[in-house]
Amino acid sequence: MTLVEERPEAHEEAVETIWQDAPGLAGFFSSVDHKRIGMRYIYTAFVFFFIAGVQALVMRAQLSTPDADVVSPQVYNQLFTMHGVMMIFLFNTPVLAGFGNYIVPLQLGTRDMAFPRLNAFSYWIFVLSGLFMISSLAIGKQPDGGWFAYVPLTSKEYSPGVNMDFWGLGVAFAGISTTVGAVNFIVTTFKMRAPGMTVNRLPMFVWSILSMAFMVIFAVPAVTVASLMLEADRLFGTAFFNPAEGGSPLLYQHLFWFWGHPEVYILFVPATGMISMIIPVFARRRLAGYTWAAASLIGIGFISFGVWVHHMFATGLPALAMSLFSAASLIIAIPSGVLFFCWIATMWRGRVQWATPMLFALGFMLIFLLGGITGVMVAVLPFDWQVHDSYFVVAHFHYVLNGAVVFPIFGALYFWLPKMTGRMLDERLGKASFWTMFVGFNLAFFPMHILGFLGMPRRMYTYPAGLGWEALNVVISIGSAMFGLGTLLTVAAFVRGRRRGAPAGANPWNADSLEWATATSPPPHYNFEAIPVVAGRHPLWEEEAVCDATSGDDDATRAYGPPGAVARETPVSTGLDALPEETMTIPGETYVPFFLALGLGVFFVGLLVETTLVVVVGLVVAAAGLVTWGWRTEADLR
Ligand code: HEM
Ligand SMILES: [Cu+2]
Repeated sequence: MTLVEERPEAHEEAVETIWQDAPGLAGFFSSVDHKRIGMRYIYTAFVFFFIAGVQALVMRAQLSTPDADVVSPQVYNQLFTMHGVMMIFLFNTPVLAGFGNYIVPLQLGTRDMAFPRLNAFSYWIFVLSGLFMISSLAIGKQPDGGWFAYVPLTSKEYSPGVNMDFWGLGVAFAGISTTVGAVNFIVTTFKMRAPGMTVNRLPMFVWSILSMAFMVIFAVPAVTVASLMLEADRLFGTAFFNPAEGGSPLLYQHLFWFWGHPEVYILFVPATGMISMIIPVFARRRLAGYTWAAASLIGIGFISFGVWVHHMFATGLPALAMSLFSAASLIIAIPSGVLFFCWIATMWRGRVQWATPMLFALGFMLIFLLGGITGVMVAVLPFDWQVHDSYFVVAHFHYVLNGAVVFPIFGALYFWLPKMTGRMLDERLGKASFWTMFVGFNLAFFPMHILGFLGMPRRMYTYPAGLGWEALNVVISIGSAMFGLGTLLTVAAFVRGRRRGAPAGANPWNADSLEWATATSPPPHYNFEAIPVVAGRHPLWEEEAVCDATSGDDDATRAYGPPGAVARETPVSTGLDALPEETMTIPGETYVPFFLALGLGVFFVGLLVETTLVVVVGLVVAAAGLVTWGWRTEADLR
């Protein structure tokens, strides 16, 4: 492989046309471009975020005064259940996948994901499963058994009607998307790296997505099985969870939390990956303790599978077993602490610039510190028994899920949207948004700790006056509204940025990783005309500048240079050292992933309405989709 200074300009137009999606709706349904898919993931997830946010504000309106009558108890049950379900399944999980989709191939220096069609498929499953679940809102029959849907409450006997079926079927449906997405991230990370991007040079965000993807692969099957067994009980009268016929409700809890706890880290780990990209850029300093930080991300992935029983401390399991899980839950604080020290050490000697992404990073650190401490507290058995099912727990998990995941996501919007849209977001509105969110957040969620100690149970639609809870509840509701307003200010910063934001240029933050090495913002369809050659952990900060690879005449390197972009090809590398291995053709537009997802959607709707014909139609469409997808012609094989 040789290096060149100048790149041949001749092919420019040819390249553009070969990568261009069909215009309009046709391109919308058939695109396999990871950047389009990534953006769509982010936009779609934010729609769900705002719906779930409005639901939260309705709950807070109901709870702001004693004996309020804003919603009925039945509706309150639906609100907290769907708010939790949407935030976790339809906002946090997919929005992180969206960032992963957009950013990971760019950071690795490649032209797309390893399986572009699978990528489109996982997006369509996400949207359709989201529509599936949210249609329950449209018909006024949202799930109402809590976001973890414990049996026996959610059995047919105590939850008749379709409400909980939207949950059971929707969760299994959505799980397909997360799982295939994870496979795609893992293969992309190992096989699609630019020359020089050895494993010990992977950007932290890639490490975090890799750790997340492995957790997904091992955790999601458990919740899929739990929800499908629940549905089997509900629809077909099996008795997996019915003790009267030898089933076990505890089994349900084990299956659910075997996914449920790792899920917290499935969300948290990519968020720390974002923070680990943002802090070095604004501290103008390499990340301190890179190896320790990467090892911590992987370590968290492993330990997260050994702690699920801390959600079941009140179920009367044997004391020895519970002590082990308590200990494991304490130990997981160690890798999180290591990450924390890496960030502090990076900022310590750096000259920190307080741009909006960095403000969100700082806010995240403060909030996560408290969320982590209360996490350690509830990992201790006697303490947990005191605060179980109280507002203390609601405070704790919002500090983690809303604070330690949503703040990094907002920081990432300000950091990466300029690359994705070509325009800077409005900094003044951005800072206003941060402060409103930060103050609102703490007003909303800090008092919940105290309410928990005062005995206010979670999932209560109202409370009588005179218990000493009134003042705090007013503060919480005001804080919640303020937080909501803060998020809208970010929407304003985005809209203003798109209209008259400064052009971003290729690398507005003077950042280090390869997504900023693309010629323009947004990057061209093919990402890199020539694949970059990487000489260090922070390619754009190394003394040796990033340079362009040139195509060789063998199968392994022919896509390195501009000819690869013209042929819609990208190189495939060896797993650890990123040496050239072979060349992959990036598939063109196709409707097949959409139809396969649609078929599966019809299948789940059929189960929901318990109509065999619809089930069969769905299966036929899905099978046709699968066969078309797998069909190889002579031309393909050549
Ligand atoms: C505007 C910000 C938010 C507010 C004001 C808010 C408020 C609330 C309220 C009032 C409840 C019901 C508490 C109860 O009755 O027990 C709740 C539950 C919940 N929230 Fe949030 N929340 C917000 C953001 C989030 C985010 C970002 C997430 C996660 C990503 C989240 C996840 C949950 C979960 C999992 C539940 C538990 C649902 C259940 O008990 O089944 N929330 N939230
Ligand atoms: Cu947990």
